[in-house]
Amino acid sequence: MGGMNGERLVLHEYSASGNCYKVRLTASLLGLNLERREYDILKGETRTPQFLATVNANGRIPVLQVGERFLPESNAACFYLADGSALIPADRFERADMLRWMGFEQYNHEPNIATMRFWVAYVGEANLTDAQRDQIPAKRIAGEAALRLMDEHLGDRPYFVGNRLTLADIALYAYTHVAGEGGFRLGDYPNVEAWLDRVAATPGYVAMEA
Ligand SMILES: N[C@@H](CCC(=O)N[C@@H](CS)C(=O)NCC(=O)O)C(=O)O
Repeated sequence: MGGMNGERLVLHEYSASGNCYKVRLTASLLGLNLERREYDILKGETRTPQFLATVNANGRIPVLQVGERFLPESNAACFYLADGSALIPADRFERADMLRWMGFEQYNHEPNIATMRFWVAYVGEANLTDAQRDQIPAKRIAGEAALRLMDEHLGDRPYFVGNRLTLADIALYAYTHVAGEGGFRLGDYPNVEAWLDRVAATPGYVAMEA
């Protein structure tokens, strides 16, 4: 069981997390098996001294364990699994362009769309701190801007980079397809909706478990 070199692959995760889903989706599209270890982030299980000392000093999941080594950050984990596969373009410019969209996902998309989903659907608006509640309008505007940019980009191409599915699509798919849970209206972005259907129709696709 595990990766191409026979090493043991363990995903340290919280199943409802889109960041963790990216890694599961990548593995599934590649036909790789992952062992899974669940942590309840709502109970602070990624903040224990043992987790910080052994799994991720940054106190977050996902973390991909490869043998005895630990690789935090969803996009790094996806890159490790997909290295050498068709999910990473062979063309040098396209490979860098893929990283561009994965950077966009982490800076412009996830902090707004994923955070809104977490606050609204998991923490509950009534349980937010005043500081968090104050950030909602700005996160909503920034999330809409990210979706608009994606919709424009997908206006004349099937996937984010080149003509095939890459890690850029996987990274962006994870929280976009559940953006409605954070109050975003995906119906306003028809090119994004068509792309979501395209990704979901990929052989080896696995649905999120949340
Ligand atoms: N940039 C990181 C973000 C990881 C992250 O924010 N993980 C969240 C769940 S999606 C987490 O572990 N939260 C628990 C905590 O911060 O205590 C990645 O892409 O993996």
